[in-house]
Amino acid sequence: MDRADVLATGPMMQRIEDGVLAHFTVHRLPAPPERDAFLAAIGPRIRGVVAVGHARVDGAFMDRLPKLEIVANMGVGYDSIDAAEAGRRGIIVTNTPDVLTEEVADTALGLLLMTVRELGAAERWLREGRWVAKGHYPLTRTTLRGRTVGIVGFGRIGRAIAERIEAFGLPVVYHNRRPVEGESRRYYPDLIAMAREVDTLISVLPGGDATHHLIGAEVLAALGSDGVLINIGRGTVVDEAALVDALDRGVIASAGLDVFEVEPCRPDRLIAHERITLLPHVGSASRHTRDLMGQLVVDNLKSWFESRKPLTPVAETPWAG
Ligand code: 8YV
Repeated sequence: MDRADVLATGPMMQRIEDGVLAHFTVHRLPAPPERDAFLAAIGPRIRGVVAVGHARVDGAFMDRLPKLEIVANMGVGYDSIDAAEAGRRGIIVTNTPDVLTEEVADTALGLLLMTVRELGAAERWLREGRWVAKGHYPLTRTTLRGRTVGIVGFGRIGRAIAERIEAFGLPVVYHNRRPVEGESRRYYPDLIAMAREVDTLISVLPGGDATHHLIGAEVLAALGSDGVLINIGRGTVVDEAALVDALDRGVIASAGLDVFEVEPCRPDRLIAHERITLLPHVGSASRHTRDLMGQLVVDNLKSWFESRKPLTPVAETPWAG
């Protein structure tokens, strides 16, 4: 394999750093104002991009890299990459599916339990000495018992979440662009219709224009006053202003969010709701799983430059071989 020139769009985790340094000539994208001169000088040599830190890889960026063959994204979600445009240019995009499925599903269940039983707020009660000063933490308004869960976005992670929820004794239904073949759980083609029938929504949807603000005031109203919204997919799927309003007015009971419209963030209006759960995008963030994801980024690049066989190309850039 020749030592192809690859460009990292942000700081790489150690596993990726070691892997790419061993096999490629690595360049690091500087921040503006140096970026422009860097791309003019180095861009024409770049054959691979390591997409980290959700940096935007769009048509204008691809224009600066005329020899680009592959964009290897760190993460299963690739909404920061214009994959359709890459497809039109014959550039392969890869992501990191499967290796994070169980971890993200575990986190989703943790987030759900934390939210309905207010475990974060209860822990703060103990840590801040309020158990001694004020007595027992108040009984939680919500419980997992008796709930019906609707999963929005029924891919690999959605199914792994469904299996876990069923083990907790709760029924699961789902909404997706289209019914999943061979799936016996009830399918709702209409998200609002599903929200009316369930009291717990878990969104696993990817980001991008097609899903932007899909969960807004109307869906939240349909979910109702005992409703709980969990988002483990992408923050842009939920209209955050509508969510704050729904929480302020008691339109729904609670929310658990791992993802936000803009990240990183300090969402003060959500933080004001002491009993909801807010996590700083940690769905897949264990050393174990991030190492597997990082290795898959490296392996995709190696496999492409060794044998022209990307391991996990995305749907927009299928590889026929
Ligand atoms: C990380 C994720 O935020 O895989 C994804 O799509 O959201 C997360 O695992 C990230 O992509 C890793 O840098």
